[in-house]
Amino acid sequence: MPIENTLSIIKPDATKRNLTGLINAKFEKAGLKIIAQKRLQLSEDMAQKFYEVHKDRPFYNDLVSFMTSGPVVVQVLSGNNAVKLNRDIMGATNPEEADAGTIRKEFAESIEANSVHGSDSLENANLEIAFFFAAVELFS
Ligand code: IDP
Ligand code: MG
Repeated sequence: MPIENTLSIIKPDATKRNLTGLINAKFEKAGLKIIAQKRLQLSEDMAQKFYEVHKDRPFYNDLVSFMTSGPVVVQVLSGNNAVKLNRDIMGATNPEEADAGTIRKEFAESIEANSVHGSDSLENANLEIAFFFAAVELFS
């Protein structure tokens, strides 16, 4: 299986509740390696750009407010099939539809405050990693 890198974000609802370690334990237990990581406060401009694909959706403005409401942890996860594996560990967008044992089932507060972001394709993973990290910041 191919080694891939994917972008993960621990969202403000989770950093506020001190869940960074519990969430990352699930990634590490599944074999994903954290090869880059930083905690930061997103500006409104960064959040708008990051979620630009959703700019016409009714929840866009709320989503930008939520993502700037506290610190986030942005990180690069690496491993076999990392893009899909990360999405599987995260669970469905709506925690009510997420499988047992997934991060969103266990920790999400709502469909918006759903604790984690994960890239949805290898192409988007590369774009999203470049949005936050310089190539020299990735451990290889
Ligand atoms: P994903 O995070 O599972 O890939 P997307 O459809 O890409 O889901 O949506 C991006 C983010 O926008 C979600 O993780 C969630 O925080 C928020 N979101 C998605 N759908 C809704 C909604 O119907 N109401 C409020 N927020 C939503
Ligand atoms: Mg998405």
